[in-house]
Amino acid sequence: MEPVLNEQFILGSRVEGGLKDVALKVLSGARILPEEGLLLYEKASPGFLATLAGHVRFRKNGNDAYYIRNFHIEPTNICVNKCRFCSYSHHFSPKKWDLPVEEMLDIVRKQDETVREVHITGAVHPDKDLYYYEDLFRKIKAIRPDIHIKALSAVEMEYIIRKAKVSNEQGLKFLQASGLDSIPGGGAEIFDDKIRKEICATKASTKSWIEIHEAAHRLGITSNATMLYGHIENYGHRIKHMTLLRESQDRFGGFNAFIPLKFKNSNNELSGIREASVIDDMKNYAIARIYLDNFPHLKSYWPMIGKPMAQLSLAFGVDDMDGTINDSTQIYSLAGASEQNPSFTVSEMIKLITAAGRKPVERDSLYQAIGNRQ
Ligand code: V47
Ligand code: SF4
Repeated sequence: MEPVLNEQFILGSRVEGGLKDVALKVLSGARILPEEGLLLYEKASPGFLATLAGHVRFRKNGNDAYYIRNFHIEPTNICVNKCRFCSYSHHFSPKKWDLPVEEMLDIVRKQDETVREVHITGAVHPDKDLYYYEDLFRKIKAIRPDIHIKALSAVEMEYIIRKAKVSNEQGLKFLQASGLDSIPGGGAEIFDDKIRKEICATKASTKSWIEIHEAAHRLGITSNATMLYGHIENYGHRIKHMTLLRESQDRFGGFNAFIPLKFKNSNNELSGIREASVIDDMKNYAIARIYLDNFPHLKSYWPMIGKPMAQLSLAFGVDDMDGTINDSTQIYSLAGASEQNPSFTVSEMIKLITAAGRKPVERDSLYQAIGNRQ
């Protein structure tokens, strides 16, 4: 059902004038300004944001809520960087691994034929290079030519491309030829030099992250974008982050989904910081949906926030639940997420989406509906 939102409804509501103006702007399909985004963070109630984001979500995706049959491979957690929020790398995790290629191929062989996407991301291992991943992608495609390879965050990309002394275009083309289909959204954190210096001083800069994604978009490789929130940043930083993404999307249009990632505080150097509240999580989804008017999809990542919160996020602008995952990621369980062995069956996913009043739609990696099968 379409959210009840029209000019009269807004004008008759009790919200303050500034917020009414923003709502009328959103209703007319106009883009809101950074200061208006900030006003939403500072003044808008969760109910107001849910209604407005629901309107935008409906305009873009109707009542559909997407999911995909996917799994992750995390090749290694040995990392040249030491990001202070990270519980996954060998610096803070009780486990240390560097999977042999054969072991990763066995993970691929184990998947049933309905699984359509592998998400490959890990740490920035000092010994891995462009040729290592080229070989891995080729071997995966030899086993499953139909599988979509979404791999290597811009941070991992930057390291191996720089090491190979080639341009971003050359490096990406080389990987594309070996089977890379799209790029995940990791490594973005917060696009602000001062914050990056505090939380992830040595990893790829804002500029490099955006350059790699834009080079990919020019080659027809689509990607996602994340934002790590709820640590030392403020609302202004979040707006700046989304403004840079919105501008980039205006240039090349290659982003599929925006994925807010809630900072989890177990077992890392920022453990003293209290995690964001559920209200802040939901407001953040809604504002992202309203602000990023040129992003087709907004994803809530359930291994991070848990299934009940992901279900709730469907009322705050989210249209994408990521996928089944099949207990194949440890990034969030190591950071203290409630989902210690993240796995979703398709029937459970369908039930959860339906109970939220939305239509479950199985998708491929490029958001084409593929018809529901149980
Ligand atoms: O860049 C690391 C984040 C990201 C913590 O593209 C943390 O579909 C919270 O990018 N608390 C990697 N977050 C994961 C990622 C991703 C996830 C799901 C889907 C997609 C996609 C991409 O995980 C890192 C960092 O921002 N992260 N540690 C932590 N303690
Ligand atoms: Fe390494 Fe990524 Fe963890 Fe940073 S967030 S330490 S780059 S694995």
